[in-house]
Amino acid sequence: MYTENGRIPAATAQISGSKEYDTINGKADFYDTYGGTIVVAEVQGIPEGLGNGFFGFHIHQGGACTGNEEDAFADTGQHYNPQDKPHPEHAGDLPPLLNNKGTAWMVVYTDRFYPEDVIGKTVVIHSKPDDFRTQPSGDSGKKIACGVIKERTNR
Ligand SMILES: [Cu+2]
Repeated sequence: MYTENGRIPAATAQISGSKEYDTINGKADFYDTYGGTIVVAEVQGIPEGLGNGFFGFHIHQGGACTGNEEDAFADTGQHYNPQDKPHPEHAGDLPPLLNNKGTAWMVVYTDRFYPEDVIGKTVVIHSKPDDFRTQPSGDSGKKIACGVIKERTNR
């Protein structure tokens, strides 16, 4: 497991797939870093049928991985966007995940938020790549996996 200079992440989200994509599991760690956050995402069990492509990955403002028949994670709401900017300038916009036969691993630095800003919000994985143009969320398709971002208290 990757650790940022041996430190423990300030926040973590355990990621699970929706009922339709229940093999997906993983986590996202948020490390407090000078000027922002290092996000480390590890995801396994992405079903073969979805292909070895890119999957939209964002922080959404809602605080629960619940939804309805049509949208399993509808309650995650819109992208985390405290400054009311267009996509892909939302604070919660991140690079898509790259799927490698079911596994994705990514590390990215962002200065758009600190870990404490996103505690209680959600990370969402989508079925399609983010096109970084279409409003409001990059035409990234269905929400296939989700995790609530929780503070790590054992620091
Ligand atoms: Cu999203």
